[in-house]
Parts: sequence; structure tokens; C-alpha cells
Amino acid sequence: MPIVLYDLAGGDGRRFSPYCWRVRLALAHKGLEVETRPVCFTEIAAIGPGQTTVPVIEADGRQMRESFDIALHLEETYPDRPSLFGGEGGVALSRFVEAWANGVLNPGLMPFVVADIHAIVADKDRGYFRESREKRFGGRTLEALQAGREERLDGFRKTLEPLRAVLRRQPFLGGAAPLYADYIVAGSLQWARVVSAFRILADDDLVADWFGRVLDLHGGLGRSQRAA
Ligand SMILES: N[C@@H](CCC(=O)N[C@@H](CS)C(=O)NCC(=O)O)C(=O)O
Repeated sequence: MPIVLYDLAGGDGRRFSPYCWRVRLALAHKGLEVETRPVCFTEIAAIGPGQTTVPVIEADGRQMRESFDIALHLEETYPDRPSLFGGEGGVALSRFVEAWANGVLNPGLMPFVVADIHAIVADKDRGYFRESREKRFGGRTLEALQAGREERLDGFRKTLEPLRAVLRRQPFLGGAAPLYADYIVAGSLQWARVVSAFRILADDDLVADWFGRVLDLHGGLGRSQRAA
């Protein structure tokens, strides 16, 4: 039986959640078969008792949420398959990468794509998405949040300098080969790539080169989801 992944989907079925992409890539890294089940925001509660966010995976009749916990579970359950963390130190450092991606990178990307997300979510999600996100961002409209993004782009790109500093020395954040930390950060860039035609990264950016390498992994899994 393949592992089931409840995966956030837009109105046209596109998979755009940064957190779901982390898990999707982690499952592929472990070489595990997966059946993805598309859900939209307003269907998440129906996945199972207590579910409020995706990703959720289901295996052997049990559901599990929280992307990092899922990655740890895969590492513990399939120790003989390629490691997602490269040992305990890797788990500890990946928690920093997760905290940075969730607390800095994702909020940094949000004002570049938030109105574009609204445009691609399922019709029945539109009201929920607008209301919840406008409330989260102090009552500003999605359109006002996204306005002026061309002028803000250089400043945002500068915030990615720590990634460049690492990628100047090595092809992946994990070193010579990718680890879960790569999937954490790539999940965020995949989110932006899939929801918006706005180009966050310059073509000659080292981060773009690395992101391209991650999209090519596992038979081009990331690339199999078309860019907006
Ligand atoms: N800490 C969670 C965060 C997951 C998360 O926030 N997922 C978003 C989709 S990208 C979600 O389900 N949001 C539900 C909502 O906004 O109602 C994880 O790492 O799995």
C-alpha cells in the first residue's frame, strides 16, 4: 500500500503548498511510493479528526501531520534508505533551517505572491483565503500587500545571501548531495514558482542554479509541476 499524502491543491489541481512539497520531496528521497490526494483549504478539516493543516500522511491506517515530524518519521521508519538528515547533527541543524524558512523566507515571499495565490485557489476557498490572510496581515487587502513588488525585489534577493554563501562552496545545502534542509528551502521557492509568474530569482543567481538542481531530482519531480 502506498503512503497517502493529502496535498494542498489549487482550483486547477496544481500543488502549491511549500510544506507539502517538503514532504513530497522527502518521500521521493526515500524512494517511497506515494498516492497524493488533492485537498483545498476548506476541505482540510474533513481529512480526519483534529486536522487543521496539510501535509497529512496516512500509512497503516494512521494519520500524521507536521512536515518536520513526518520527515523524522520517514527517517526512523526507513533507516536503510538514503538519509534525510545525515545523522543527529543534521536533524538539529535542519530545525534551524526550518525555523528560518518558516519565520523569514516564507513571510518574505508572501507579499510577492499573496494575491496570485488567491487567484489560483479553488473557488470555494477564495473567501476563506482572503479573509484569513487579510486578518493575518493587519487588515490590508491582498492586492495592497502585493503592490509594488518590482521595487521590493532587490531587497528581498539580498536576504538570500546566506544561501549563496553556502552554495558557493557546495552544490546542495546538505553538501555534495541533497538532504531534508534542501527540501525545506526548495519547498518555499516551489510555492512561489507554482502560484505566480513573477520571477523571484534572477536567472544568473546561484540560488536559481541550486533550485534547478532540486527540481531535477527524483526524475524531475519538482519540475513535473508546471510553473505558473
Ligand atoms: N507546521 C506545519 C505548517 C503547515 C501549513 O501551514 N500548511 C498550510 C498550507 S501551506 C495549511 O495547511 N494551512 C491551512 C490554512 O491556512 O487554513 C507543517 O510544517 O506541516
